[in-house]
Amino acid sequence: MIELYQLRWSHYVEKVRWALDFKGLPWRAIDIVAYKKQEMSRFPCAQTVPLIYDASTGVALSDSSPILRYLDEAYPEQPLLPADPVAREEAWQWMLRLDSTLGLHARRLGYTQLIMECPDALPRLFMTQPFGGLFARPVWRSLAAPVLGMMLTKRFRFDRNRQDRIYERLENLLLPLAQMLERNAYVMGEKLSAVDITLASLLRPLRIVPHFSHHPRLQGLFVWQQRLFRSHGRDAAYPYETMIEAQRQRSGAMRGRVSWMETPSTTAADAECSRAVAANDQHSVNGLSLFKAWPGYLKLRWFSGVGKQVYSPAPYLEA
Ligand SMILES: N[C@@H](CCC(=O)N[C@@H](CS)C(=O)NCC(=O)O)C(=O)O
Repeated sequence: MIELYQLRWSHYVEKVRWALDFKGLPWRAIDIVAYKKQEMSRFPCAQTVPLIYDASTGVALSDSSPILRYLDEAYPEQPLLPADPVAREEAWQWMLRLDSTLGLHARRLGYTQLIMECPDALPRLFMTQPFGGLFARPVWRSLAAPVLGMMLTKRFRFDRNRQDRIYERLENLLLPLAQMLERNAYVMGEKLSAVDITLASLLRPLRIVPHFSHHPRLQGLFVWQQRLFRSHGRDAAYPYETMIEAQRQRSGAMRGRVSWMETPSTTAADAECSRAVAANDQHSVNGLSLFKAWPGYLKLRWFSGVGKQVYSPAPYLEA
């Protein structure tokens, strides 16, 4: 039995759940409390989720792509990576690149969208366990939401989305991928690989970011993702998707107009460098830095430069 330490809604965790299911391995999930992580502190590896502990080999490992590679090496049935060494390295580089770009940027913009439109969703994700779930209940969660919003803004620098050109860089990454997947069923080769699992999983937060979910030239990419989710029994919608959807239906509006974007974008594409490990973008937060985060949080919530537009469901959902 493999133990998977998780935050349920994490797109990096979904990569590993999908790989475990694809390989038909027995596993069980252990939900962690994000700001303590006591459940996994006994393991001598980076304290991020996903983290697995394989009782049959004694291996404890974090970081989704190394976990997928470990699973493929330890359990070669239903391979996730190509056997040919050159193709294998190419797949590995794809995975690290997607982890270091799409995974980080989509997380940033997904949380940003929740803060702008539906901050009450944050306590419902992060605070279901402490104090018997008190802060996930109505009224209490309206008190907890700004504190969590500030914490996350500080940790992931959402207030710098514009300066860091996150929307532009993601668009540059996704447009060619969308074009490629109009011609091919998979990113590499003729069957599902760890690269497809990585791309489809890490794309999920962008389903709540209208600039991407409603982008006319990205519909094919979301249709591709939807097809994979259906044929591999992945969740149709995560709780944060359902929560923001309900909020949009109530208000009839969504925040989708990125005022500073140029069409076509003139931002240069990120350089494609060869990597040994995936990058991450977490910054530490302490009491003082949290206190200093409130102007950034308020700006993000009310004056982010991402304007309101009339709510409509994403076109790919009707495809
Ligand atoms: N490159 C890592 C990224 C893992 C990561 O950043 N996980 C987040 C959840 S999405 C985490 O552990 N967050 C806890 C924290 O920020 O302390 C991977 O592929 O697993």
